[in-house]
Amino acid sequence: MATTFNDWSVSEAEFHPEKINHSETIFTIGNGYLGTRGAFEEHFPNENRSTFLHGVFDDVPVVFTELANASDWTEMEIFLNGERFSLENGKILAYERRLDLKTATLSRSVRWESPQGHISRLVFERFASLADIHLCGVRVSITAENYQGSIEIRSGLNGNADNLGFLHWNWVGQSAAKNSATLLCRTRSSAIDLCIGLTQTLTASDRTGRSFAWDVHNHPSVVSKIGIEKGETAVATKWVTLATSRDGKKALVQTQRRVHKLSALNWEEAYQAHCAAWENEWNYCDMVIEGDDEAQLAVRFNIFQLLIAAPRSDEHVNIGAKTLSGYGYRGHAFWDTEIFMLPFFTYTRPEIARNLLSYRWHNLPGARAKASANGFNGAQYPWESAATGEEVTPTWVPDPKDHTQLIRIWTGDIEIHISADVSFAIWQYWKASADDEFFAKRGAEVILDTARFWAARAEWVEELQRYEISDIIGPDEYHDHVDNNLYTNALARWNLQRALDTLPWLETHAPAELRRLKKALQIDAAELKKWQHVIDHLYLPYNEKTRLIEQFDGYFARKDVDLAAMEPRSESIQSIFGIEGAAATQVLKQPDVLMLMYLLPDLYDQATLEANYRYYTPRTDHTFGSSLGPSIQAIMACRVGDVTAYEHFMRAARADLFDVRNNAGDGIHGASAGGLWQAVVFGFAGLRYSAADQQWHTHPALPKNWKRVAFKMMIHGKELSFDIHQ
Ligand code: IFM
Repeated sequence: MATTFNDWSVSEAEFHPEKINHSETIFTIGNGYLGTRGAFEEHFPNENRSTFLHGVFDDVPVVFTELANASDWTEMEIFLNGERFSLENGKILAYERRLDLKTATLSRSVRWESPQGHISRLVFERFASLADIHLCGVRVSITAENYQGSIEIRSGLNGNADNLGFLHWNWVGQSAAKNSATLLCRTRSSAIDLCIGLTQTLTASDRTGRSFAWDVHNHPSVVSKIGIEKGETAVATKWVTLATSRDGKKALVQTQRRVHKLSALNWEEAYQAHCAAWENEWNYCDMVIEGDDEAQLAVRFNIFQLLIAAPRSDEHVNIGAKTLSGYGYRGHAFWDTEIFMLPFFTYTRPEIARNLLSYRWHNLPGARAKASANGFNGAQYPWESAATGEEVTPTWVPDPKDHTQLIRIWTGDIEIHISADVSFAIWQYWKASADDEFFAKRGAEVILDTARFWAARAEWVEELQRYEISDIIGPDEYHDHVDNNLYTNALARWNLQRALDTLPWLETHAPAELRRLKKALQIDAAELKKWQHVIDHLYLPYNEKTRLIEQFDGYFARKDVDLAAMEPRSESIQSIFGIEGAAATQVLKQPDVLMLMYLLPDLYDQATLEANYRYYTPRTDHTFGSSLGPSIQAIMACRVGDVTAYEHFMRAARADLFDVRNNAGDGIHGASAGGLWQAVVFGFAGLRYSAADQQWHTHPALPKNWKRVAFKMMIHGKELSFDIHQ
């Protein structure tokens, strides 16, 4: 995409129909309640237009449940002197689409000549209000450059919006009157009601056009018409309000009532309130990079993606791997949230981190059910999670290379490290925020119950007098059904240790909570003894001579591949060698041993880190493996003083903006976005907390071209400013 950058906006100066889905992702806007892809108001072939609302899941075959594409609020059909405006026809004389990150405003300016030679300039603006999350606005200004005539705009609420062919909504009711329309629909299986309403006004100079309702079943619209003179500009303003039964019955009734008042809304006032809310947001979260325009824009773009997906007033939802910006992974949440996105929220917007972690607490029943179905005590979090916290990873999916074949997906069965990842994020949040209330009432329960799962899951091997964890998948998904994956074993042990630390803390600081938990979970002395036994005897591979850690049993015996000799490549190692072929090699999809060393830096000394860095780095599929890898690789490169840190960082920075993996059309890579922030803070700025003196320290290693990095962090409720110069 011919994208140009300034430090606060992403823009495209030409329309590229062949990259339409990629640009829809890039130009997504949202407000933490909903996310709307950047499809054109007037439609275009092959578009994937969608609006996803947090928590509005509905059943679907194969992937169990998915975010239901809601009725489209941006749609506008425009007739210029009777000719329908479309970029498919006529001539595009000038074009620019711009996403202003500072104000979360998407605008598009098009100078268009119709097939009959009428030239118009159209300027579109849209925003999803952050000041009022139930309000969205679209405005289009149309100037008739070389003609006089009529402008007609049909703005609809399309109840037939589907998920790539699958319709989730049943019509419940609708109304339309003059310049307003309302639609009520309900998801088919989950029975979530959506009420959405619009008003539209069309003006030119001091005249107001005529509007009437067009009450088409399941697609009510408002049609507005006005006559304009040559050189005159007509302005159509469409306001949309929406709420679902997830917001409560009252919210639905209020939305219905509110529709009629919308036309009195003043654009400037509502827009200014939205901009002020964003100013406040950036005040906490901005990150300044001087000396590198591309990196500057990329970090702001990625922070923006996290902020528009962040639930500010809902603790029953998580952020999907593709945020609210696309169909990829169907809105399901993974460890991507806890390990990659959450640190950004924990250290800049702790209230949002608390909401996200509360989602896991609310979903403990699902995690307990999963553990119990597998024959274990405690809580085992699902690999993919949606509304209820039950496992929603598909078991079989069609082979992308041959749709007649199915591929077995094992992650839902055996990628179990997520339970420790959730505990890790809770602990990190607690330490950063000092939110004792959250920890005592919610976090502790998760840590104790996941620890209980680990104690049950670890297997005692009598002849070796140790515990092992067998038949799992670690972060490196090129290898499945492996035993003793370091990442999983070490974090399981860490989870058990933190559980044992939690009990005395509760005893001192929240004894009533301790009594409640002991009763609810029925933890007794014998169980605590078992936890300690597992901690003391859980196997963590390590070769004292070489300092190398074998990622899992038998990894070193797999085939070594010279990845450098295979460059340049345009495919992942898994697609070149096949699933089993890649598994037979030592090539990693993403850092695994190094990932663990990032999360638990005190476990190994610098020499061990360096030895493992040297071993695993050339064996990792950095370019086409997991999008989660590059930011972590960048951090670890900083920790060993390797200048390739910048190269890895830029790979993450470009993941979506440049569509480096050819899949950004499916939505934003949320984990990569969160990882990028971490790469600046914990990599280049080198921020580290020392348990020894209980202080934060910086070990800056700025890329050569960076003059300065500045950002803020919230620690124990206090704002700290970091300003690091070359
Ligand atoms: O969670 C990740 C996983 O680590 C790699 N495959 C994609 C998942 C979702 O982003």
